[in-house]
Amino acid sequence: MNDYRPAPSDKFSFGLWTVGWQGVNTFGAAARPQLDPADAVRRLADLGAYGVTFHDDDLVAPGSDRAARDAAVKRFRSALRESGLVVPMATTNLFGDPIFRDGGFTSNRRDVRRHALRKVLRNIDLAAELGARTYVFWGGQDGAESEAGKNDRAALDRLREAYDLLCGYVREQGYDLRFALEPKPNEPRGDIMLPTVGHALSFINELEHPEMVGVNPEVGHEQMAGLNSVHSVAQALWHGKLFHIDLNGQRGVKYDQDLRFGAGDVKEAFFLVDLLESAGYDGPRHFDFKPPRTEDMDGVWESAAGCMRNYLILREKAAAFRADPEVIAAMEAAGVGELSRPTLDAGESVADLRAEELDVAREGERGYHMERLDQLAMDHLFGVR
Ligand SMILES: [Mn+2]
Repeated sequence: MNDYRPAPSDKFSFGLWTVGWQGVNTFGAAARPQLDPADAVRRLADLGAYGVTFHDDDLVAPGSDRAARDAAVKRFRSALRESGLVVPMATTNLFGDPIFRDGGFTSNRRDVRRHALRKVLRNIDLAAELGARTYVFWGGQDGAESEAGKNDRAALDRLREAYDLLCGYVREQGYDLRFALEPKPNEPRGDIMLPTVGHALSFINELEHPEMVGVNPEVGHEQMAGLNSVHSVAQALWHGKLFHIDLNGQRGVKYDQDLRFGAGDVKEAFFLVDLLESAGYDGPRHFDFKPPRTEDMDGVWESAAGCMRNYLILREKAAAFRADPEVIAAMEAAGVGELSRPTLDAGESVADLRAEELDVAREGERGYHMERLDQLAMDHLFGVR
């Protein structure tokens, strides 16, 4: 019997801010103690993770002087060395401090935008020093509550200016680092810029170095907007832009729940794992979740372990689904493979296409047999096959 014990080769990673979340929300104060980043590293390694990620402020408390900063980084580094954990990704907190209440790169105030850029540049240096290969941008406060106060087209100009400057800096420094933009529709702002994967992908095409910039879709962020995260991730893969992924759980269109992976829409989680595994995605499986406020620290570690366990269970179930002869036959009956065949054969002309006619009456009567296939998937998911 598989005990679903994660190994470093599974490439599971966690943000310091996930297990370190103290439970502060709109209505409630901190419910858990502060977690030392070095303790988080050791504990995550014990659970079987391979990587840890951080915002600048997670690692170095804001306002630290040079000596305090160096000491914090040194402690973190030695915990990494002892545990064998790596840092695949880093990011910047451009949302917590009240100065970012109107955003970082798109604040109406120019001085704030300049400060935001300096904050990112500083942490990019640290990220590169720690070996990170991906740098994520979540502009949570880059948005608006009212159309009157924000010129969207100017905001997009400033966003492009920021990414062009930062890509230029990474190139100039020779860092082996790519950027991943993380879309979210709303919360904390009423509306956030680049609300979906699709918005982010089209924005990237307007940058000076689009090849350096991809996306970091988050399951719950897509689902909050009523979108299907599997379709969003599939399109990111199709564009060659899935540079990173945030796995978590969400139940429908409501506030950002950040449940542990699998503890939301289980069926969508199943098909997302199936997609990542069958598409050969080889990046980190990064969990961006918040252990519910009901939990003490024991519950936090249970929740983190649950993210990885659920991924491994779903991975096993997805592989069994793909290998099941009845599923293979049902896929054939549903025409799943036929979609991969080009609509016109090589060398066929428009005239060839026009020379042929479909028996419309007969075709209109043919069903697609997708319910049978979907039920087989659910039987696998329920564990009855
Ligand atoms: Mn995220």
